[in-house]
Amino acid sequence: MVGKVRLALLVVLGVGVVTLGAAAPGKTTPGRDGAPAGAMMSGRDGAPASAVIKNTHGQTVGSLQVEDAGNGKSKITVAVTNLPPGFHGFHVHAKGTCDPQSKDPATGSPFFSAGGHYDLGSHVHDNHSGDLPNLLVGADGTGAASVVTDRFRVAQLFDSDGSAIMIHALADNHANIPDRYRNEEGAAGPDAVTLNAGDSGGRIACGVITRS
Ligand SMILES: [Cu+2]
Repeated sequence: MVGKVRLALLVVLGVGVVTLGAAAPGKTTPGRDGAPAGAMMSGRDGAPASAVIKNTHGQTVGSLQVEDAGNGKSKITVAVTNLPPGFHGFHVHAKGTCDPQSKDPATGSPFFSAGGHYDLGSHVHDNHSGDLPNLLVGADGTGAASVVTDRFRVAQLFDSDGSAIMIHALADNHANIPDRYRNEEGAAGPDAVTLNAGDSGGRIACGVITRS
C-alpha cells in the first residue's frame, strides 16, 4: 500500500524523489504497527501473516493474507474456491486450531476448536474485533475480497493460542437487528445468540493464521 501511494505521488509530482524517499516511513519505523506493548511480538510486528483455508474434508478452498496497512490498520485479502454461492459470515476467530472433528455441543457445527470470534474487548457497535464484511461467493463457487480494518494489528493475531480465519454457512447480520424486532427479554435489539456470531450458521471452512 505504501508502495502504491509513493508511486502515485512520484507520478503526480514528477520531482522530489529524494525527498519522498527520505520521508516515507517504510517498515522500519519503530512502533509503526501500533500494537499495544503487551501484544508486541519480538521484532516482527510489521511482518505479514497468511492462512490456508480448508473445508471440513480437509480440502483447500482458499487462502488469506493479512498485512500491515499502516496507521494501525491491517489489510486482509482472501480468495476462495469450491464454496456454496451466496454471502458467508467471515471472521477471525480466537484460537488458531481448525479441527473439523471438534463439534460445538450446542449446534453441532465443526471447527469448535477455533473458539468464538476474536475480540480485543472493544465490542465496537455490537461487533467483535475479528468481525469482517460478509464474503460473497459467486455461482461458480469462487470469491475474492480485500478489506482494511483498524480493529486489530497483524501482531495481535499471534497471542498465546493464535487465531484462525473462519467462513460460515450463512450471512452475518452484524447484529443489525431493526428495533421492530424483539429479543427474548422483550427489548429491542440483538439477542445473545445474534451477538455471538451474527446468526451466520455453522462453520464450513477454517484456516490457521500463521506468519507468512
Ligand atoms: Cu465466525
